[in-house]
Amino acid sequence: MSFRNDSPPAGPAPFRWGVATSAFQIEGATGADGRTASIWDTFTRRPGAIGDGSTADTACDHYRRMPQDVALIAGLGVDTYRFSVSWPRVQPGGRGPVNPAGIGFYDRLVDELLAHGVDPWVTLYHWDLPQELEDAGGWPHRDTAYRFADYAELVFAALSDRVEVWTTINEPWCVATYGYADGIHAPGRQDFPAAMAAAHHLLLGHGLAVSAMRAAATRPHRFGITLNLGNVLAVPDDEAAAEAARCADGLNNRLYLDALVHGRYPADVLADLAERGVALPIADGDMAVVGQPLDVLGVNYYFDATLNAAGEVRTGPLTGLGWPVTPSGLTELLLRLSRDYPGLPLVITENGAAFTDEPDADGYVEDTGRAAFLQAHVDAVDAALAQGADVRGYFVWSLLDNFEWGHGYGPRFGIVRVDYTTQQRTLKASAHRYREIIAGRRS
Ligand code: IFM
Repeated sequence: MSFRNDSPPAGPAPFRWGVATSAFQIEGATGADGRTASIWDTFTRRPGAIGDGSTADTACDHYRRMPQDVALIAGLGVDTYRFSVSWPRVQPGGRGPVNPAGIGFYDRLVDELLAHGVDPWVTLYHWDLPQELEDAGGWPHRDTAYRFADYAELVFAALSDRVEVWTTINEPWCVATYGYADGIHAPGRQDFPAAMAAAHHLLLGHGLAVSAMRAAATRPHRFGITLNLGNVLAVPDDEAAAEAARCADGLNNRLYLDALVHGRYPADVLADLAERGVALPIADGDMAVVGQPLDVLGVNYYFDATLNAAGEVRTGPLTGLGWPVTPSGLTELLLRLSRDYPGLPLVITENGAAFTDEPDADGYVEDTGRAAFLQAHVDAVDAALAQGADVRGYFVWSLLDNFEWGHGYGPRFGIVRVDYTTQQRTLKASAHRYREIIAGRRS
């Protein structure tokens, strides 16, 4: 795969096809080999926090079933597997030396993937902050950004000889907003100014981590971050809705994009925040760290939001979680990113849907809805490519059914069914369809 800093490729850049997961959602084994608690281990114990009252103590038992899962991944015909590293497994407590047993798991995972011809794509932070760091203030506290950079260096030292692409943080908007403003994700705080401080420190942590890894690199690597992005639309002829859409687009999308790509926060968003009495805790030099060059932007796309003056309006086809199905929005988003943030290679690091899956007696799921969803979104990427967007890959969320955060195990996003009683994995129709899509593109 070639990115911005490469010498020009001889032909068209190869397109990556992948599947994605995250550590907390699939690994289980939360007490194994010296791992300490993350904020999600704590949050799942809070009465009423998780819809079905579950924990991720076992999840998909991937920690113990990793070799079989890698064989499954390779069988799909993908060339890339995006996974995240569990911070409290690798650096228990969030400070100090690497835990050999913890990093050993990822060392073996990387080797197993490479042995199967699949490229590892590492995400360093997919929401499982060590509890001790939350106790010290969490992401609203500036020091957490520095702790994250230290942790990134540890993982980079162990895996960078075999891992080319590094994503720092997954969906900082969700971490800040759901975790610190809405309180529906760990650590479950409801404090808007703290959430905005968290947003800045997540971006700072990203920048510090990239600086540290770039300084340590002895061969070319690609560094990026993954944002959850979606268009925010207003119902027609409604000024209040248009203003609400500007605000929401600012807080959800432009705050992160402008900081990362242009090294500044959007003036209208800073003004909106000032009206609410909130100032971002920006120290001298921060924005140069946040806005250093990105080699790749990960885009997690699920749906576009449409607002009227009162809030979000959801109509048309919906997924099992009530999310609108808006594939043409993905084309629009990719074109917008290419227009407003030119020169930035894009990879869809997550796209997928939860539907109500009905397994047959053998555990097979004829999930035509999910297969059609994936096809429509791959077509949407094609449409963006045809209009000049620089898209370098597409990864399905998710490889496996897994722990869907505040919902628990109810919503199933996998293209592979997991029977949580037996831990049996069964390819759904969508997995077969995805394999055909990939094979068709390669032939
Ligand atoms: O499961 C999550 C994932 O962890 C982050 N992106 C969205 C997915 C579906 O909600």
